[in-house]
Amino acid sequence: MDEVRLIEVKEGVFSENEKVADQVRSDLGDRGVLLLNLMSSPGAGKTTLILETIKVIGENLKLGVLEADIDAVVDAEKVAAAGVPAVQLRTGGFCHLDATMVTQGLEALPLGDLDVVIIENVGNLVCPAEFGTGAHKNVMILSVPEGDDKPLKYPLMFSLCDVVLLSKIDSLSCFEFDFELVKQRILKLNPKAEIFELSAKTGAGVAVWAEWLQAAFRERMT
Ligand SMILES: Nc1nc2c(ncn2[C@@H]2O[C@H](COP(=O)(O)OP(=O)(O)OP(=O)(O)O)[C@@H](O)[C@H]2O)c(=O)[nH]1
Ligand SMILES: [Mg+2]
Ligand SMILES: [Zn+2]
Repeated sequence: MDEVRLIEVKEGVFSENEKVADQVRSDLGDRGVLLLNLMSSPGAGKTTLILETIKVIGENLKLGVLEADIDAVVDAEKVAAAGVPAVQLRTGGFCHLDATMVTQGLEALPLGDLDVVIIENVGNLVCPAEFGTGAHKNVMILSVPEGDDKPLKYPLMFSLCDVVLLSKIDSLSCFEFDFELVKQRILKLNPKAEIFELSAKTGAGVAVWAEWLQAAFRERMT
């Protein structure tokens, strides 16, 4: 396993963020790389899903990962141990990534060798929704233990995501979670959202999600 690179990222100027994000999106598009921004609350299962996705995707897509956290390198180390290029972005207190931070991370990845870069954003359902990263697709996880009321409380996040992954479905017997109700709530905010159910622990549903990812790459880049 290569040593993980750790980059201390600095926040860009807020008003400039969308311009930088547009630049990132078009640059990566020109290079044939799909950029995906994965968001959720802390502990909803982003890293676990990335690791499961790496397994299921196998040789079908060449993945790279930008891990963002306020501190620590553990998530990037797990991804690197799975054989995928990973960079840890340390935000030093910021609870979201912006496009300037993403640019700094992308410079440390071997983009010429990659098809898809997954950004694991800082665990937070609030401001990651407000700061564009330059991603072509926004994806979020809502896990069963968090509750089915989250679309009511964090509407912006649910409004902007292309895909909502309802995760930890293996834990359903321990929690109250109404799938039909949560889907109605999501679709009311965002009628185009694609919604999948999965468990990164048992692997149930992960193949369907991985198929979506491959289709998103094919659609955008070929
Ligand atoms: N039962 C169950 N546990 C899961 C599932 N996915 C993740 N977990 C567990 O949830 C905990 C948090 O998972 P992570 O993947 O670290 O979550 P994260 O969103 O990356 O967390 P942060 O990076 O801290 O925001 C771990 O104990 C995982 O094993 C799942 O589908 N089912
Ligand atoms: Mg994580
Ligand atoms: Zn923030």
